Amino acid sequence: MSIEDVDLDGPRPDEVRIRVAASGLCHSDYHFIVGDMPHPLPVVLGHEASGIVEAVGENVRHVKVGDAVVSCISTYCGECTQCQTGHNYRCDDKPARAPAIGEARLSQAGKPVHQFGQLGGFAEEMLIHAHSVSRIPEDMPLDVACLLGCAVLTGVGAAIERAKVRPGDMVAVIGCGGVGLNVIQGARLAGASRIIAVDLNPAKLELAKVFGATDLVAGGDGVVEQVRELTKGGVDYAFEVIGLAPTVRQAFMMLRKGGAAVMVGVPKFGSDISIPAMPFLQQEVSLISSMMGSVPFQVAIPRYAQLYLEGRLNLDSLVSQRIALTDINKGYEQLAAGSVARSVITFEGVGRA
Ligand code: CND
Ligand code: ZN
Repeated sequence: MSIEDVDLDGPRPDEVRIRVAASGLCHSDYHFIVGDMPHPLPVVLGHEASGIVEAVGENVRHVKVGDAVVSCISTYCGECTQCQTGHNYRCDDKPARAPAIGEARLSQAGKPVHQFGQLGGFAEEMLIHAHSVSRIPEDMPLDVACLLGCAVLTGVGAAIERAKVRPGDMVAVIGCGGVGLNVIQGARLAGASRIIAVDLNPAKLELAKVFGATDLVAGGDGVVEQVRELTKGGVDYAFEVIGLAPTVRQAFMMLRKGGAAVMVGVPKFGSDISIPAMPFLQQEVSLISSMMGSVPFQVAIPRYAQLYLEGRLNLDSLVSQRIALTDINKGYEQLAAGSVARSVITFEGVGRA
């Protein structure tokens, strides 16, 4: 990534312009950096941002200038069947929220510049569709609030909204990065009796304890046997939060009868996953997936913010370091090396960040 100036055109009637306060380094952007997923170029990456509304288009009602907001990639149309049945995070008409061809919101020397997820949060300002932002409580600190837009929404939502973990359930979480740690605290909030954290990195396992893990297992071969042993027959829910076929299979293999493996990690574009057929049939287990917390973000983000303000959701320990935009490439090297949970870019003097 290089840091360059671009021109912003808008806001048009349904758009908002945000002064960015903080922006989290999520692994999803990294999939594009290394080419695991294709994207038209040039592109401004970043999708986990908080900031202050600077300008709104004439049709925008739910936020106004000066509001503190968090961005989310789950832009919705509000009119398709998915939106109308309460699943706007699966909106069928998301592309319609993108600017028309030839009308890019961002440009450089007259040439269009793309926005990852129609957002582009690694920047001082974002020009985005109004259905991509949620208002947050006034007293929410913006340098942790940004994490509500992806890591927290995705992780906590996977446990509570998708799996619907119940008090007493046993849970395993494979991959304890920024997203996985939030699956762990989502399961804790839901009352899980055992939460088994699995990661290759011992430091991540220590951190997992802070978020509510009751048992720690070093990743790699033998994980399935260890989890089955610890739980006397397997877990009710196993979450894969890395994006690799072998760990999806591990998640599936550590289920007890009737359990569900939840795929949260983003796989390499075009790759396959496989599961053994006989246990799938005989043990009535499921393999399901969860996108962006499986919940309308404008409902969930303010709720999770409130839980943070009440001391029930830990966002502070997710932030391993606050960095300047100029250190973004180093931040991603550290993410790839597994040495940080989340690095957060902060822009001085915006809101309370
Ligand atoms: P991050 O890189 O912070 O964490 C991944 C963790 O997995 C690290 O702690 C690694 O040490 C660990 N790990 C890697 N390989 C193994 C292994 N074989 N066994 C055990 N542990 C291992 O990533 P993140 O938390 O930011 O994101 C995790 C994934 O979730 C990633 O694929 C991202 O793109 C995806 C995601 C999905 C969604 C969604 O809506 N489904 C939303 N946001 C991100
Ligand atoms: Zn993300």
